[in-house]
Parts: sequence; C-alpha cells; structure tokens
Amino acid sequence: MKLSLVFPCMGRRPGKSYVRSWQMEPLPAAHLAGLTPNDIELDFHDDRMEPIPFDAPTDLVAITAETYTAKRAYQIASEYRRRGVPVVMGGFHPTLVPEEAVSYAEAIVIGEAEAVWPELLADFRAGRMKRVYRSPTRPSLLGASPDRRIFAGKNYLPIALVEAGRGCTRHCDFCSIQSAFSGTQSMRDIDLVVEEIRTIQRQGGHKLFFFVDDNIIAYVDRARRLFEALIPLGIRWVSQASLNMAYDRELLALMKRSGCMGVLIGFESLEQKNLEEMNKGFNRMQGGFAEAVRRLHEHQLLLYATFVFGYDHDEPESFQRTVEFGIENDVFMMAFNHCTPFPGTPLYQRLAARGRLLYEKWWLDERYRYGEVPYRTHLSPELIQDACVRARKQFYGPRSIVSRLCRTNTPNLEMLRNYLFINLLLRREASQREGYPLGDLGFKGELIPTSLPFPEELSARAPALGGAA
Ligand code: B12
Ligand code: SF4
Repeated sequence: MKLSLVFPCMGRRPGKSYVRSWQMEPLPAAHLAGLTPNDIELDFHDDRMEPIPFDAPTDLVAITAETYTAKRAYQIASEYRRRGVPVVMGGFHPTLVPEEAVSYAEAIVIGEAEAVWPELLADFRAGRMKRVYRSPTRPSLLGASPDRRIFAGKNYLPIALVEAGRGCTRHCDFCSIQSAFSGTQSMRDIDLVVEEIRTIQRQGGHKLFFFVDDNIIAYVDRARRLFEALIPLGIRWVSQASLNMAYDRELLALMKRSGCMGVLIGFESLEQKNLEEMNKGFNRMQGGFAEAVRRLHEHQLLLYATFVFGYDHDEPESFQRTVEFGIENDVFMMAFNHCTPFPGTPLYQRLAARGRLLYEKWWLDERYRYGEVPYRTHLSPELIQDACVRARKQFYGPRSIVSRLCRTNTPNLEMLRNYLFINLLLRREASQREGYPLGDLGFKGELIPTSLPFPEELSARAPALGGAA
C-alpha cells in the first residue's frame, strides 16, 4: 500500500513565490509518518514549495487542514477525487469544523492522530474505513516520535521544530488551541525530547531549535526539568510562552542557561478592557508590560511580542501607541495582526450570535483575502487592516530598526546578523501577505465533494457553527 502525505499552502497567485518565513518543516506530517507502519510505502508533498504530482499512483492521501489552508486542502482533495483516490483529512480545521471538512474527505480525524491513526490505516486496508475517527480522550504523547526522513531534500528554513508539549491551560477567547485541546496540555517524555534533539544534532544542518509548544512554561516545575535537561546539549532555542514567565527571575536565568534565545509572547493589547474581553486579564502584571520586557532583556532573552487589533476597546490611536511601545522598549520582533474569528472559538460564536460576521465562512469565500477583517467592528474593518500594515511598516522601517539596534544588548555578531535578517524579511513581508488569496487561483472548476453520505454522528453539530451576518 502507498500513502501520500500532503501539507497544503494557504493559497497561490500563479507564478508568485510563497511567503518564505512560513516555510518551516511541518511537524504534523512527520508525526503521521512516525505513526505509520513500516510496510506502508510513504511519500510527502509540501504544496508550499513544490508541485503536487496528482497523477503519480497512490492508494490513500492524508491532508493536514488549518483554517487558512482549508480551501486549498479541499482543492487538493478535489484533484485526487477526480482521479478516484480517497482522501483523509485531519488537523485543526477538521477538528473544529468537522461537519464541513467531512464533505471534502472520505474520512476525517477529529483531534490528535496518535490514538486513531493505526486503526484508520488498518480499516482502510481491510476495506472498511469509517467516515469519522475521533480521539476518545487526549492521547498520551509520552512515546510520540516524528519521522523527519520525509523532509529530506526540501528547502526549509534552517530551524528544527521540536515538540515538548501540546496544548495550553489558558482560555483566551480567540484561540483555536483552547478550543481544540479543551484548555489542557499534554507532554512528551523529556528523555525522548532530549534524544530527538541529539539525533537532529548528529544529522547536522540545523542551527536553531523551535519548541512549537503553545506555552512552554504552562507547568513551571516540568518546564524547569526540561530546561535543566537541555543545558548539556548546548543548543540555542526559541519558543512560545505566557507573560507570567517574566515574574520569575530564577526561571528566566535557567532558560538563558539552557540556550533560550528568545520567546514569542502574546501581549495582544495595551488596553486593559480588551484583555478582559478576550479572557486574557492574566496578562496584566505588576509593573506592566514595560517591566516584563525589561526583565527579559535583563536576562538577554529576545522578545517577539504579538498584538491583535479589532477588539471593542481599540481606538485609531491604539496602533501608533503599540508601535511606540515596541520601539521605546527595544522589542526584537512584533506582530501587528487583526483579530481573526476562527470557527469553533468563543470569539467566533459571539460574533456570529451578534450578527457581526461579514461572510458566512470567510475561509471559503471567493471574495475574502488574507489580511481582511471579516467582521464588523466600531472601527471600520478597512481601517484596522490598513493600520496593521502601516504599523508593521513603521516598526520594521529603517529608523526603528536602527534605533532598536543601537540600544539593544545584542550579545554577538551572529545575533546581530539574525536581527537584521529577520527585521528586513518581515519588512518585506509587511504587505506581501496582504491580499493573498486563500486557495490556488489556478485551480480550475468547482470543489468536488465526496459522494459518500453525511455521517449521522455529525448531524447534530451542523446548525451550531457557521452563523453569518
Ligand atoms: C509552528 C507553527 C507555525 C510555524 C510553522 C508552521 C509550519 N509547519 O510550517 C509558522 C510560524 C510558520 C506558522 C505560521 C502560521 N500559523 Co501556525 N502554528 C504553529 C504551531 C505553534 C505548531 C504546529 C505544530 O507543529 N504542531 C505539532 C503537531 C504535531 O501538532 P498538530 O498540528 O496539532 O497535529 C496533530 C493533529 O492536529 C492531527 N493532524 C494534523 N494534521 C493531520 C492530518 C491528518 C490526515 C490526520 C489524520 C491528523 C492530523 O494529528 C497531529 C498529531 O496528533 C501551531 C499550534 C499547535 N499547537 O499546533 C500553530 C497554528 C497551527 N498556526 C496557526 C496560524 C493561524 C498560523 C498563521 C496563519 C499565522 C499568521 N496569521 O501568520 C500562519 C500560517 C502559515 C501557513 N499555514 O502557511 C493556528 C491555526 C488555527 C486554525 N484554526 O487553523 C495555530 C493552531 C496557532 C493558534 N494559536 O491558533 N505556524
Ligand atoms: S495563552 Fe496563547 S496558546 Fe494559550 S489559550 Fe491564550 S492565546 Fe492560546
């Protein structure tokens, strides 16, 4: 039997290259490869960087679908369906909107693959693949091991993605993570993580490790054990964490000793009322955001601070204030994004219930483009979109780059090079991503849904989602 794994791009303008900063090794595909029995032949196609050989013989296609890549995933599924090849889909989008995804796949997996993937493959081989596989509880990740051989020969960014834990214990109302993992985090065995890093080091080529954990310090004691175990490896790493890490100077010092170069922290908004509305009041720390940044810098940890705009207490001046905050506090990197209502999140449900969504399903709508605000706000959606682009251009503009560089405690020449590379790349992409289509504009014809009947077990969910203005 031959299985083809596919990781879709978000969309494509014919003849144009894809967003480079997004071209990292896709761990979901490597995890599926790791769970697949050895006697199944495997190939892997990354739609972001190579054409998919639709005519090459294969028995089953497995596609990862996120909300931004859902339309492209359905296009790819349609191409295979045209050729009579069955498709199975999994990932965040089928997990959060199964009643939609199941129309474009012969089978879907709701939740994580670890508990159900071997069963699905056995059923497929026996000719009795079901329409829906659902992980009954969150599976143990203790033994989960990705198979990175599928990445060989592809031109990914030189960053190794490693997972130490999955999910987050917080409940921010816009976040797909809390919806998909019900506010829980599961962890991999620390020895296994260490072994995986050693293997990657032996193979060479990767300079930086990215722990894709949603909140690497969610359980501080466990995080400490992980960081202690990293010290002998001598790696440099980055990850994502919640702001409360800045409270704990001992933890910050340990992170630095273990090779941490910096962290992405969701600051989200300078407006207290917005933080409350998004259920992220925990972001208000003593001394405020500036003190948090100062403490990170005290430990030579670089900060990628992400902000979202479009909550009800944003004003036109909020954008400029946020840029100034970043420049005054020498923040290494910043994201200025509009808030996105992902289906399945409390935010999406609230906006749908209030009749504020501008599209029934923005992720499938022909008119929708990346960067557009798909709901009504007291500021106009266009104002928010333009102000986000302007904020990026200002923050990644020459004056800001030089001003932050002069004052930042850049530890060495390599970090200086990284600083310039990242800031200039993000400057170039400040508007490159805007207006990006969802789905490949070169795709011909309509999406082809599966001819299999709609599964009974999902019927009850159908009216709950997708409410439109
Ligand atoms: C690393 C990461 C990135 C990296 C690299 C991504 C890459 N591989 O190229 C970068 C920084 C580039 C990135 C960019 C973006 N990302 Co991102 N990213 C992540 C992150 C933190 C980790 C992904 C990962 O490797 N997880 C580990 C794997 C093993 O877990 P998993 O994906 O859950 O896979 C399991 C199951 O979902 C399932 N599964 C997955 N696929 C399939 C397929 C089949 C067939 C089956 C059966 C099962 C299955 O089984 C897997 C094993 O159990 C996730 C958050 C997260 N916790 O996953 C966000 C996340 C996926 N990103 C997200 C977003 C929104 C984006 C951006 C759009 C952000 C932006 N506005 O710029 C871009 C889009 C890029 C693109 N798609 O081209 C959202 C998606 C939400 C949604 N509803 O779809 C997430 C969930 C973050 C969040 N807080 O909401 N991202
Ligand atoms: S802390 Fe981050 S990952 Fe956790 S729920 Fe909030 S936004 Fe999502």
